[in-house]
Amino acid sequence: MTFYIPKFNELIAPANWESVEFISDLHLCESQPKTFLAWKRYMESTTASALFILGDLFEAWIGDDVVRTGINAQSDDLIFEEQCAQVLQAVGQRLDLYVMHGNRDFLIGNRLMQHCHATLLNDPTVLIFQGQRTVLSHGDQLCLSDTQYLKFRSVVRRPEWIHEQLSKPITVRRELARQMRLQSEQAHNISGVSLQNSYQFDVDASAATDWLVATQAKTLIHGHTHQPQNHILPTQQNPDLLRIVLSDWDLDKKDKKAEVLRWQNQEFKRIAWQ
Ligand SMILES: [Mn+2]
Repeated sequence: MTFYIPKFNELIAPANWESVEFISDLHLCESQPKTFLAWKRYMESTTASALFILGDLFEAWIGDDVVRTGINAQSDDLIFEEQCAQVLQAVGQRLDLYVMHGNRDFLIGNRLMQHCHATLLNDPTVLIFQGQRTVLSHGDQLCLSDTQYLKFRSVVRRPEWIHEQLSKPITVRRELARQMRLQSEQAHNISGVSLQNSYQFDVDASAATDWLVATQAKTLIHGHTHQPQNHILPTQQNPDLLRIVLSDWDLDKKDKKAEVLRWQNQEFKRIAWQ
């Protein structure tokens, strides 16, 4: 089957970048304080020249207008989204920060990005760093067996749908997000699988290979599936195509997970972060 090949944006790394780091699927939310604090500590201490957040930074994002601008940064009464924005802003001021949409936080817009000195990255994007081409994606578009979700995705990513949602009052949007979350929790419970880390679909290997062949890249980096692993892609012409799956972050449950992928000196390294 021929899989559709999307339009790939290209990002050429400036010559002064020495290292690049990737994280994804933090699913930040107020009810997971340890994950938030670990992420905050990571953001404050990273030494990378550029940081790429490849989707689902937030468990839910209902619109950039939840973040009030121009308020006192030291104020104790920042809402959760503002605390997150403050962390992003501090990083955006000292290194190159890129954010890609995930399936949970695709309502992130340019207003938040400008506020945080960050750049919204198209999915997929080809990053060219030190002569190597690497495809970056959240990964949800490549989970071809998740047909129900892909149908839903094609609806909610339409500009008209997004515009309609963002026109609703914040309180209405918060309630809608809460209901959607309840629905997805119930769906998980019905199928008898525990919440989170239970995504039953995987990236389609031949679609991933098609992307790499189309872009002449050697590596695909994505998140979404919460199954951190390196996969060699099956292809005869290009024996060393690699698919790197980023780890999700969860420090509030028994099985703690947090990992950063660092790209430096032509090598990819996974770094455990606790
Ligand atoms: Mn996702």
